[in-house]
Amino acid sequence: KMHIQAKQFKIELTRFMMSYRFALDEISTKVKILKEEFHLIHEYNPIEHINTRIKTPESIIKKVQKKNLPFDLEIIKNSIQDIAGIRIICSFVSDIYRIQEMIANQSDIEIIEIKDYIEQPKDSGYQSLHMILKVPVFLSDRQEHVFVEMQIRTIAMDFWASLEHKIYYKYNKEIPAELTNQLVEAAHTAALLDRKMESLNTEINILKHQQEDESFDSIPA
Ligand code: 0O2
Repeated sequence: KMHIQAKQFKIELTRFMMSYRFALDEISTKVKILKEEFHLIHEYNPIEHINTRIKTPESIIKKVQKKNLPFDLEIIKNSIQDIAGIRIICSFVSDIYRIQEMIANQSDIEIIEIKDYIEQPKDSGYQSLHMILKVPVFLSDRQEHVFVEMQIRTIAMDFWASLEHKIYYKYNKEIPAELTNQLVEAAHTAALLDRKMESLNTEINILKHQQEDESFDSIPA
């Protein structure tokens, strides 16, 4: 009996993990299409790069225990919404909201939750725009809806987050106060850089349009 149960569970678990992979494939394709279309029309790339990851079974188990959940796939599916993650890195903060809007306009994607850690950074200094999405996955015999966590951030925010993440694990999740303060300061510097780059970019775009208008004016009627 045990053997049959284990076998059945293995099939269920494989299907469970598979649907997250498919959901990430689907959302990645959507983002890539947006990126290419935007590039063709506006001659401008709002997306630097895209990363995806699926939580490891160990990390899922840890979260199940932390949240005091039963080991029930249906409950895990609904309670842990970041098993599948996609991270989009942009150059400018305005790109982040532009992408958010483009995602919101996709009729088959449902936005379940938005956490704007740019508007309201975490105490650590962490900045990013987080969205929990519900993505449809079409299988041979059914359609499933899978949660995907989307994180959108600038290069500067990503630089900060990856260093902070390294320090966090180096000190076993207890960063010394001295470093915490410096990290918060560094996050402010990153935000300042983002604002500076944004305004520079705006200026460059204005100049570019002026030049285009002038060259258009110089075409004989
Ligand atoms: P990993 O390794 O990236 O998967 P919860 O997800 O419910 O436990 P919370 O705070 O409600 O917690 O979720 P939230 O705020 O959406 O943040 C979850 C993810 O955002 C984290 O995933 C990190 O990727 C990132 N994040 C949030 N805060 C910080 C921070 O202070 N520093 C850094 N570097 N990243 C942060 P995981 O699962 O923790 O890690």
